[in-house]
Amino acid sequence: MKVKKFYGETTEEAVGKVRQELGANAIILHEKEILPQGIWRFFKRPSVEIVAAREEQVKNQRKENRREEKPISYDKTNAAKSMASSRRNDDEVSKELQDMKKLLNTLVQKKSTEGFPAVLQGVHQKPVLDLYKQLKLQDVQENIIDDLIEELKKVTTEQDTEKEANKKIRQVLKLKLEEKVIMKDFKPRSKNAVFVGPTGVGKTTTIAKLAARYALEEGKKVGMISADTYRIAAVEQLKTYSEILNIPIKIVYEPEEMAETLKSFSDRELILIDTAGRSHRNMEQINELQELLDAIEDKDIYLVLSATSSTKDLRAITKHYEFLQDYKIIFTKTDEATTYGGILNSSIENDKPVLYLTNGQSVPDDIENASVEKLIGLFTEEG
Ligand SMILES: Nc1nc2c(ncn2[C@@H]2O[C@H](COP(=O)(O)OP(=O)(O)O)[C@@H](O)[C@H]2O)c(=O)[nH]1
Ligand SMILES: [Mg+2]
Repeated sequence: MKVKKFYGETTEEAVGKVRQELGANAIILHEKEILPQGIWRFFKRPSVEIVAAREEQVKNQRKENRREEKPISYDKTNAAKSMASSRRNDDEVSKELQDMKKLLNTLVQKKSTEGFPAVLQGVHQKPVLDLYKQLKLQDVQENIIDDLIEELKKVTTEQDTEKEANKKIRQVLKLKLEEKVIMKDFKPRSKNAVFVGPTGVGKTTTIAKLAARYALEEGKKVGMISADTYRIAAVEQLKTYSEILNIPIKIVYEPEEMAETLKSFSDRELILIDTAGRSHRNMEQINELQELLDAIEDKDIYLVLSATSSTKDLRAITKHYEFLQDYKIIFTKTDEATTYGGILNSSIENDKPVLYLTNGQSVPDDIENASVEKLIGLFTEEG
C-alpha cells in the first residue's frame, strides 16, 4: 500500500493537496497538528500533517483482510501467503514513515540554525543550541561561548540522544571550568591573606565570613588586620566582628607599621588583612595600595569583585589591578546578580581563578567555595 504524508498550515490546505495528488477517491487515514519545535516555535504557527492513501488501494487491502479473517480456508497456503504479504506491507509503511520522520527532523534542524551566527552552523543538537542561548542571556563573552560551542560540535553527533548530548555538554563545561576558572585543592601559599577591591563590594563582610569559618569550623588561630583607615566606620565594622567572633584585630595606619603588626601576630595561623576600598579610577589610591602590599612580604592576594557589576565595569576594575602580579578572585553578591557572565569573563580574560562565591549578608553562612557544580548551577538556573 502506498501511503503519503501531506502538510498544510490548515486542514483545508493539506486536504487540498491530498485531492490534487491522489484524486477525489483519496482516503485520509490520519490527521495531526504539528507544533513547531526549537528556537522558532514562538514565531511559527502550528501546521497540519495528513496521512492519506488512494481509495481503491485501501479497498483492495480491506478485501484482502476480510478474506484473511475467514476462520478456515481450503487453501491454507494462499491465506498464509496473503498474511505474510500484508505484514511485509506494514513493515514497509512503517519504514517509510521512519524515513520521512528522519528527513523531517533533518530539515527542521537545518531550518532552525539558518540565519544564526557562524559558530552555530553544523550544530545538530538542540541542547547545544539551548546552551548557546543561555550563555548569551548570561552575558558571557562571545569568544568564550564560541570556543565552547566549537568544542561541543566536535564531541556531539547527530545520533546522540538529548540525554547523551546533555551529558557531553556537562563534561565539556566541567573540563573548561576546571582548566580556566575553578582551582581544585587550593592551598594558600602564605598565612597572610590580603583582600583588595573597589569600595562596597563586600571585602570586610567576606573577611568576617572567612574568619568565622576558619576559627569556628576549623579551629584555626585567626587574626585580622584592618588597614582601611580612610573611614572610622570601616575599622569599627571589623572591630564589631572581632568582638562577636572573638578573633583579635589590629589596626595599621601606615605601611611602615605593617611588618611590626604581622610580627605581633606570629602565633596566628591565618591573618586576614582588610584594605581600604580604593577607587580603581584613582591612581594615587592605587599607589598607596601598592605601598601597603609591598610591606607584606609573604602573601596571597584576593581581589574581591561584585557579581552585580557589568562585564564592562569588571574589565575596567581588573585593568586597574593589573599591577598585582598574582591574585585569586572572590565574587560577592551572587544573590543580587541577574546575570553571571561576568564571573567567567573576568576569570578567563585575566587568567585568574575564582575561589569563593558569596551570596548574602549573613556572617558566617553566606559564603561557599566556588565549584564547577555551583557555577553550572548559576548558569543554568531558570528565569
Ligand atoms: N546581598 C549581598 N550583600 C553583600 C554581600 N557581601 C557583602 N554585602 C553587603 O555589601 C555592603 C558592603 O559590604 P562591605 O563588606 O562593607 O564592603 P567593603 O567596602 O568592600 O568592605 C554591606 O551592606 C554588606 O552587607 C553578598 O554576598 N550579598
Ligand atoms: Mg570594608
